[in-house]
Amino acid sequence: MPSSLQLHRTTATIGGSCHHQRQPHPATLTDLFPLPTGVSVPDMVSAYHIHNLGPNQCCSAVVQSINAPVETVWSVVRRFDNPQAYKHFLKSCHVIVGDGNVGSLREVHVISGLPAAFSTERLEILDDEHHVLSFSVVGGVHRLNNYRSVTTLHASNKGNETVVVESFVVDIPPGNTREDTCSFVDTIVRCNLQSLAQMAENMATKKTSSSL
Ligand code: A8S
Repeated sequence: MPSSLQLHRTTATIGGSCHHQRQPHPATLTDLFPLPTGVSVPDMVSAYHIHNLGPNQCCSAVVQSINAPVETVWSVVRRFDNPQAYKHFLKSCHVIVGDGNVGSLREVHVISGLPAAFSTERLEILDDEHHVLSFSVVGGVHRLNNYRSVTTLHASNKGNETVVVESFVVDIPPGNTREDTCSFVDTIVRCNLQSLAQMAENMATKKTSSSL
């Protein structure tokens, strides 16, 4: 029996890009992920989503369109101290080192029913100008060793829409397959981004109606 690393919900995976060190890097983000039309991404930002993988690692990405302005979505995503605002698998978060800037550490505790108790995470990138956030998992009690994710926000030229790209790399736990690991993490990330969309869309609607 493979070790348990499962969520009771599986959905299709959006293909990400995983590159073993030997392979040449693709040129642009659209070579990696099928982005909705009307979204252009500077090379500097897409470079964040190209991950070099060790032999026992996997990576993938989730893309989510949100009907709200980039600044609204970013105001939620940038809060390293408050991920539980939209990540519903988390029940608490405490910043244990730093003040929410790069290098800060947080300890998040997860809800019951997951193969995890808590995780210690380090803020690696917080770029308010280009809307890039990255954190890595540096400790805790869970099965996602060496997890690192990068989240970037992109303004779509279709009105006030935002496209979120979140890619990750993680070690494949002993006893699990690459596919199990990817679909477990994809499911968590997809749930997080759907909930982010709901929250940002509510905020955008409230803003619009209060300014009428
Ligand atoms: C995030 C993404 C992930 C979080 C994972 C993948 C995690 O917090 C949960 C369950 C686990 O088994 C691992 O952006 C861990 O938070 C919800 C505790 C790291």
